[in-house]
Amino acid sequence: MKTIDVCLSPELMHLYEIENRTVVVVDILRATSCMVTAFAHGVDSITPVANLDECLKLKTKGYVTSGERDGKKVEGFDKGNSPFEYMGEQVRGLKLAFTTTNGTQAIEKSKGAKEVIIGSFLNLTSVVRYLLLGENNVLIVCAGWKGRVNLEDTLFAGAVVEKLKDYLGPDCDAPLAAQHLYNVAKGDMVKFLEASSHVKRLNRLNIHKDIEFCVTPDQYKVIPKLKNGVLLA
Ligand code: 3SL
Repeated sequence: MKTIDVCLSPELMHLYEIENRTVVVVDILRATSCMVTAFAHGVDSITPVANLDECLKLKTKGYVTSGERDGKKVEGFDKGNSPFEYMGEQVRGLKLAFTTTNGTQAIEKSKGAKEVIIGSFLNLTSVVRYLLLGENNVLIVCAGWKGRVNLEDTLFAGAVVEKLKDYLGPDCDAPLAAQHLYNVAKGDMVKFLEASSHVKRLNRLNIHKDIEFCVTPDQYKVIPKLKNGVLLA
């Protein structure tokens, strides 16, 4: 039986061997939800980068600079980190250079994996099918917040574990904990997340509608996959 594990924070990555695994990077609020939305609306590629300078350098090569720091759009950047900025005809064909506080850092730390895909509730069923049909053991890497654990990424991990429970065995207790949490929260994830640190942070920035959208399952079928450091659909 294939196995599934959950890394609850990128700070714990050193505990996992990733060379032979499919890694699913998740940052529900909001980096990986933006990426999935952008590909669903026809962006050409997303180059995830860890720092702002690197991102701005890519602007000179025709990339659209995208992302945030501490939830806020970065001065001089073209786009922020709301999925609603990555919808519609205007994003079709764009090459995005993307940097965020946690999501792109988690991608960076996952680069040694056999393969890296991007997960969110928006493409949940596609991700589950992909993992089911694939040959590799699975590690879900939760982006968290500055090294700390968060609820929303753990809920996504739990949803995947729950949906694959008859096919993939848990490697340790983190997948079981995530699965239990998801089963408690799944009836109303928006309500469940009201007490979470990042929802409070986003509310302070007056960001409300992104939250509900980002926990809505199966809006899109696309699975972004990392190839030579670039995400492609
Ligand atoms: O940290 C990240 O990658 C972001 O998704 C955080 S925020 O939702 O834009 O604040």
